[in-house]
Amino acid sequence: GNQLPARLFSKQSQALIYNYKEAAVQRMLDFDNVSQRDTPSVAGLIHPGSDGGFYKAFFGFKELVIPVFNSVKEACQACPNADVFLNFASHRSAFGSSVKAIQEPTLRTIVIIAEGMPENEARSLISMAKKNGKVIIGPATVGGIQAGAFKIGNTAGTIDNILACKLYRSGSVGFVSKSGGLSNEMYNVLSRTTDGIYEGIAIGGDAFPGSTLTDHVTRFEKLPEVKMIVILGELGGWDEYGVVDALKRGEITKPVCAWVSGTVAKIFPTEVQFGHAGAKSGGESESAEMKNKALKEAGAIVPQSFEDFSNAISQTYNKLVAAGHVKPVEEPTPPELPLDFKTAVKAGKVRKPTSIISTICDDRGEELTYAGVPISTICDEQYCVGDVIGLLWFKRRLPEYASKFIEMCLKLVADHGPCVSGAHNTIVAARAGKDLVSSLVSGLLTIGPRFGGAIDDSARCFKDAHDRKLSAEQFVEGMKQKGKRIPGIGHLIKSADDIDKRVLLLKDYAKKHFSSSSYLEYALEVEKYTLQKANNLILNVDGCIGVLFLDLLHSCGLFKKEEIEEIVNVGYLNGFFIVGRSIGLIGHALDQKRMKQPLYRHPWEDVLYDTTPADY
Ligand code: Q5B
Repeated sequence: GNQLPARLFSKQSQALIYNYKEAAVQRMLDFDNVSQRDTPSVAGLIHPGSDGGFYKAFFGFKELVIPVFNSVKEACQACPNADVFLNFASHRSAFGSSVKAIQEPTLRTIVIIAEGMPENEARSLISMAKKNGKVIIGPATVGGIQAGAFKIGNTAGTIDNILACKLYRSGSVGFVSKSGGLSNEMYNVLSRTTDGIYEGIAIGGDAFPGSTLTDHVTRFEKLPEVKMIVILGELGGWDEYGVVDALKRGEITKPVCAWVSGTVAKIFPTEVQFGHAGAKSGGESESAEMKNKALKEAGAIVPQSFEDFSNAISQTYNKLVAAGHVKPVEEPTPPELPLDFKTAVKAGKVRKPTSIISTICDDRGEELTYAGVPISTICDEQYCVGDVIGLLWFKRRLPEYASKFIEMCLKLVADHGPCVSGAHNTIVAARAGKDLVSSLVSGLLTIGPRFGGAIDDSARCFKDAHDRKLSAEQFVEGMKQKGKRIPGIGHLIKSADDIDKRVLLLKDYAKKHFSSSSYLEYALEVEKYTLQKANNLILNVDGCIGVLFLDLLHSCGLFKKEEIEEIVNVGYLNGFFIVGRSIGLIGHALDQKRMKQPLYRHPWEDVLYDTTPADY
């Protein structure tokens, strides 16, 4: 004796989904779309232990923002319209979460998907649900569906299956099954043999289902839209006898087509456990034969075999149509559901211009590659950092002397003490309590035309003057007339009397390894001229790297003229100072943190205050 309400779902029903599965959420919303629901059937998601937030899914063409809650209570308070609780928790935690759901006044139907829930837990949930007037579907179920109105989770599978079985609109069959898998097959059979289902429920295969075949058959009897009832039972248990009794008592007046599967069990000599926990061949009365026989005797239409089941259903349905009990349904055209982008791409059905082009690195395959060279090769063949820069910046393997020259530049510019602009800023930022990245970029942001970032401009200017065959005097005076300083010339502390050793080392290396040094020679001519003006107007470290790179690019034989122009115009070369000096700046930041240096404040006495009062 059970008092389940006849109507569990409607086109307005909404669910809260516990431990949500992304695919199930999207499938529910896709069903909503083809069923032309106005509101989404998913009201909220519950992700215990989360910070809440929102989850995005598609509702037709539009994206829907679904709130995520971290407790059942919170979700129920925020979504009082949701009366279905769809519990995707594992068998370990499904009991606790279902108890919470049963206690919530706004929830009516609790669907438990988990397989393997201990029987004592299932029984205790059933008794709690009865006391609280709640309906449980499951455990170990895929759920159920009211055609064209509301679908639980993954019931009826993919959207293609839903369309094929016309589950987007209401039919007149009430279907109940123990098995979720077979119910999909039956939706298909019913769509071909009848006008389709009004509602289909899989009660789950456990020995103690929260609601029984009999419960749902009794509900179907009360629903006016349901004109015939189809039952797919299973060997094991006595649930089908509940239907038998109800038929015998005359409580079920609508035609019932039934089949209890598992007739094959009789060929096994001993008790056999089939897929479901409740599907044991057990005693005689639990056998499929006995149950089929009893159902038939009680007045159900029971075929000879499962293969005949569809004929029995079709004949029953046709009789109802002939008697005028079923009116042919108007076939709506379900709105077309857009293909998910990933699916469409996979199927080769769409093309879309890419937003980004990348030509240096590929991380998609089994192994990361830099300009086509796998990282294992880079390690096995002991590529140096200069080689890696060659691959990622210049997109080619540079000759050894060139890669070593790059490394030499990085090493020589790695640091130049705490007083230079970059290091100073990094130190001040680190002492203000900033993190490593902030301290580093605070220093990096000072790199520019006056400090460290004059390499590209010096390469541009010296290239132009050299290629136009200007004399040193023409070049220097020409720049002066334009009111411009020559990038790469001059230093605040180094001079002809206190030479910059870095510049010396670079020049020596180039003389030894480069086959041409025409740009360096030109720059040294310019230096000779500027040194006549002041002895700190030396070819500085930026200028030296700039002109030596021009010599390297022109003499290594790997770059076309246009490529060299491009390298200089795009501005690759400041990158050497940026990468190299990052090493030192990180060192300065760590140094300050290691010494726990306090907040820096510049001393007053080091500032000339010359403030003129404003007119007011
Ligand atoms: N005059 C570097 O100036 C400095 C002239 C010039 C023609 C020039 C200056 C400059 C170009 C930018 C450049 C990279 C600001 C430097 C680096 C990394 C570092 C840093 C470190 C590290 C120095 C005095 C007279 C004036 C000026 C004339 C000066 N520079 N004429 N072309 N380039 N260079 N930057 O000494 O007639 O009296 O009006 O802007 O290449 O950043 O260690 O510190 O590793 O961290 O302050 O090495 O040269 O010169 O302004 O007193 O000028 O010389 O027109 O002539 P100074 P000022 P006049 S390497």
